[in-house]
Amino acid sequence: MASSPFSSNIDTIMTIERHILEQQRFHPEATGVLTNLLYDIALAGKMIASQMSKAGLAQILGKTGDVNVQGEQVMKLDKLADETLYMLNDHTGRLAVIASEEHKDIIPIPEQYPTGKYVLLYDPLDGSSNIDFNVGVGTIFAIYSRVSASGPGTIEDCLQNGRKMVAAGYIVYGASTMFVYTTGEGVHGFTLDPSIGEFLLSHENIKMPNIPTYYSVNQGYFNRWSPGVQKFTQHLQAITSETQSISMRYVGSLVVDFHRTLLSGGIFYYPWDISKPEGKLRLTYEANPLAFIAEQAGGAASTGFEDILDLQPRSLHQRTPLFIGNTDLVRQAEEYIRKHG
Ligand code: P6P
Repeated sequence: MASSPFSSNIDTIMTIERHILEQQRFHPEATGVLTNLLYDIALAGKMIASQMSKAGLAQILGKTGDVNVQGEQVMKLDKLADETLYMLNDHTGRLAVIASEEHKDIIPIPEQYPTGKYVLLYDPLDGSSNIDFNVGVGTIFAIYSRVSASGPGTIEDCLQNGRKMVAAGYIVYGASTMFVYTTGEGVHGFTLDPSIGEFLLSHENIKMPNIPTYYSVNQGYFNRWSPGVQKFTQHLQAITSETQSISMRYVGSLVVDFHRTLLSGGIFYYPWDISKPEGKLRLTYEANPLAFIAEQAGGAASTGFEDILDLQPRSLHQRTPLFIGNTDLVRQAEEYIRKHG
């Protein structure tokens, strides 16, 4: 390869745009639309991160006074993140339809704009009940190719089996802002450099470490769990030996708890319980995208009975139990549930 006539190391700086373009080479049929869609989402992440950093000063902490389709208080930043993602995507001609955790029904593309070949589902700001305590939160997204022929997208476009996903990712707003995504060619992480306003490659081809470091679950619900989940948790607590010990970490913000599991190894789980027979987390825009990432990083994601990505979604805001992390731990959880219910 010809040596560069320039002395700087600019060509080694991998921005998210350059990385997505290089990923595109794996897909000869690619037309660049997915690349631009991922870039639009990254831009939304930068804008949300910017608002997040001054939330306490800009009177955008706290609640809007609205209650969303989930029956949860809408935080001002929830609404802002939702609007930011929508405004950056409604006019581009890349999408057939949008679905958001904050909206009961699918969000059609305004008729004055063209529709495109992709479908975007997102949770604009997951964990937002933690925002006022300065705890990390995140945006989660899933992208599919439309299955409807043309014109306005449909609910069927949004209720596709998880293995049809063409891309998935999340943006975690924590000590730093990171954009983590997969298009099926591994998992790659980018850290926002606020001084230049760019996401730069910081974690290439992330693989979940085989030795687990943490397990992550809200143990406050222990008495509501099934015997199998209780016994699995006690098994994890008993993993102390010369060679291995596993600590418990639980933030209560799905993206943060998953991000730590992805980088450190271990398992996060939000099981069903007597008060939440379907679990709490949403399938289409939380469990499915994180399951795609987990599998691409060498891990697994299960309901406790079957792989998340094998589920056929029935409704937009459908809940699911979730066990996600190291494959052997996920399979152990399934075994305890199989044996003890
Ligand atoms: P709990 C946040 O409200 C959230 O939806 C996820 O981000 C998080 O994993 C879960 O709920 C925490 O729920 O019942 O432990 O407070």
